[in-house]
Amino acid sequence: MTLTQEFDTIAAISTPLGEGAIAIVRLSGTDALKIAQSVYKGKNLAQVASHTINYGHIFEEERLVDEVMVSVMRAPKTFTREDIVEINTHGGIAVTQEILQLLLRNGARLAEPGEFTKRAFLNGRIDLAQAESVMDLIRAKTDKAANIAVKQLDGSLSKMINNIRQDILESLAQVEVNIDYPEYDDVETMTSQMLLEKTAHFEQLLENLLSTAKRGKILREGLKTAIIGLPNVGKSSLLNQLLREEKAIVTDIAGTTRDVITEFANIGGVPLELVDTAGIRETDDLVEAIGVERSKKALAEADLVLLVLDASLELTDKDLELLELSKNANRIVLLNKTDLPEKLDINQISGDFIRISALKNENLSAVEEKINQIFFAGEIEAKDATVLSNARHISLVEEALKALKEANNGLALGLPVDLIQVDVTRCWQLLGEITGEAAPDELITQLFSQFCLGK
Ligand SMILES: Nc1nc2c(ncn2[C@@H]2O[C@H](COP(=O)(O)OP(=O)(O)OP(=O)(O)O)[C@@H](O)[C@H]2O)c(=O)[nH]1
Ligand SMILES: [Mg+2]
Repeated sequence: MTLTQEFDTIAAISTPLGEGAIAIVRLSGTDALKIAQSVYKGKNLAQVASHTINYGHIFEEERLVDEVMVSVMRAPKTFTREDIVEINTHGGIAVTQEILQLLLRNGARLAEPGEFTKRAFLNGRIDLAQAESVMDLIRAKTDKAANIAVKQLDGSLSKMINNIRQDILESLAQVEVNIDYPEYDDVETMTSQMLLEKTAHFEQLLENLLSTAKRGKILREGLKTAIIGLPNVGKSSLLNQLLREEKAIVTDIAGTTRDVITEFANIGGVPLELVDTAGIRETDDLVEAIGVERSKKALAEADLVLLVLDASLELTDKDLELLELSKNANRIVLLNKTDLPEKLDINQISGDFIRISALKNENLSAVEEKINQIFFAGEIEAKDATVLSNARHISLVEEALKALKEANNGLALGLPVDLIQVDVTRCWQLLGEITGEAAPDELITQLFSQFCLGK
């Protein structure tokens, strides 16, 4: 077990700034109780039982600042493994700030963003992947994303990574033993053979983990979805329907949307980053022309494309161009305005399409279903499956996999075992960066600085 390191006492407001029923000012460190006591009148905090909440008042000298409840949690059974005091105030911005300032004047230091979680990490309470999941949980935009984060907080990814690393370490040790104490003449061949079996197995494990990454990343960051089409086909109307809100301006004037509008929607648990674009057409209008260029860019960058066609009109060359342009993308073709008589010739469209009316809110559920189908097709809602969702973790696993592949190539080429060892060791180290066991200090500092204040 890691021994708790000694740090100074930090303080921060741990609830969002703004008016609320309560706000929490948090202290962590050796002097947390002493500093809290210096501004608090009520009980003797040094004597109250751990994990209790205590009524009292905050004073600045003789002036009453607020009536509060003070939670006392003694080390080591706390988030940071240090003494923690949480002062529950009455939520006003001014009062909460004032209490924080009082604590700072009485010996606490203002916490850096993420410093509480960093201490939890440094004191061995959680590993790096778990610390990151705290951040992911805060930022989670849907239930499913939050589920992944919670599971990671629980340590399932860390456990898996640690198991693989342990296996790798044992294989490396075995190689050492074989080389140092050769029992057979063909020790080199035998060791290569053993390593090959092992590395192939590790490769499979990492491949499996990586295959969960795409879905994990989408759940975490949202699926970039571009709504494209000619002017006036109903793109903004569709956006508004999917958002269930009048976010974009809708008029019967072609060229209403002149710039890209980005909004976030939760479609049956799939978070979409919806991008409404300016209708794509030739135009002399400079502003619109720039908008059109951006639309093309949005199309190129999108994970999913919703191509809207006006079913009440015949298809134009421009429509066909867009169909062609998006044909290799992950695309859903929507025939809009089906409340009007249909003039569009569906034989000109290859592949699937969905008929909708954005104006009358007809058949939008089919669009939502389709989106879900695309991204959860055949996926069992495996409750206990470990999903890779964090960009940093994904790239580390990719690199670790690369190192393993190099090891495999080397083995196939008959390179000496000690050269192979280098690649396998590298794989082991890269995986260690995920949990923080092999993470450089700068990385740790940089990671925690992305947290919000008070976390
Ligand atoms: N009848 C009918 N009209 C629709 C439907 N969807 C949109 N409209 C109308 O079509 C016109 C254009 O709609 P918008 O949503 O602004 O179209 P857009 O594609 O965003 O247009 P630009 O921003 O100009 O590119 C508006 O008058 C809408 O009310 C529909 O399903 N049926
Ligand atoms: Mg529009």
